[in-house]
Amino acid sequence: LSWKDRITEALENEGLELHYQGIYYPKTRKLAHLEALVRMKDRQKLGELIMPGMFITHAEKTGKIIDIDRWVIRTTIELLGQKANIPSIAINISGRSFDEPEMPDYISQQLKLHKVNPARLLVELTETAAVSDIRDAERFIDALRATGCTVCLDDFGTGFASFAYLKQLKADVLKIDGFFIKDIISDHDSQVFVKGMVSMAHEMGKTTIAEFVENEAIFNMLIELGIDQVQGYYLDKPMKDHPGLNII
Ligand code: G
Ligand code: G
Ligand code: MN
Ligand code: NA
Repeated sequence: LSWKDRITEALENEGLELHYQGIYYPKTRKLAHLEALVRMKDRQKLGELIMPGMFITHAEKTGKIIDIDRWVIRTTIELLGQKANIPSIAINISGRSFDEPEMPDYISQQLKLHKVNPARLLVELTETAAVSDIRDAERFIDALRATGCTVCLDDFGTGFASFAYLKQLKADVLKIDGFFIKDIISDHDSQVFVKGMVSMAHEMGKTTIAEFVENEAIFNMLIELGIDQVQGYYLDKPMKDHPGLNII
């Protein structure tokens, strides 16, 4: 089977699943959001999962990513409707979906259908080669914000989510790329970058998230640097049955 056929098969036969990783307020360690991350069941090796790094690029090349994004939107909003105690869920939307004029309407419809407060959906925009037109991204973000969703630029500081884009795209949240976080203890420049990004974000009224928080030293330094929220293996790993799904 081609990747296109495998993805189609997965979409039609419950072959996708979402795993969840926590995003926390560092001082209280209270859950701020859960990030939903998609996996594909491996039909060849029963019980094994195929990670997005393997299939997302194929999904983007074949256009199947639009169906995956819709599935993620639908599944997540349904879950938010069922579980009023989940504060909010972050989903990843591919740049390919920016060009789909009906995507914001689809999100808005699903929120209404399941009676979910739009602020509980955090939409992370990720870079892809398909982001050909910044105006599409801008339109997409403006429509999402008009709906009341929270918008986050993922992998901020590298590639697409960079300063030039920040000037044009009205995001509420910046998720600072793990590239700046991983070696922040030993690399003074990374500390300077993160400090600068946090200060700039706060001046603009935006919230900051640090990803790839892998140990206590990094965690403590990020508190010192004033980061708002943290995500990473020090806190938890993506999992199917995240405890945050069951908080009362
Ligand atoms: O789960 P993992 O860390 O392997 O995810 C790797 C990357 O795959 C993420 O950084 C994200 O860009 C992408 N990804 C994960 N889940 C989704 C999803 O549901 N939709 C889209 N479009 N991309 C995703
Ligand atoms: O780019 P995005 O934030 O969507 O991707 C999240 C990806 O990063 C997931 O695939 C997740 O498995 C991975 N991840 C999450 N926390 C950590 C971490 O602390 N260290 C590393 N190396 N990867 C992480
Ligand atoms: Mn993300
Ligand atoms: Na990221």
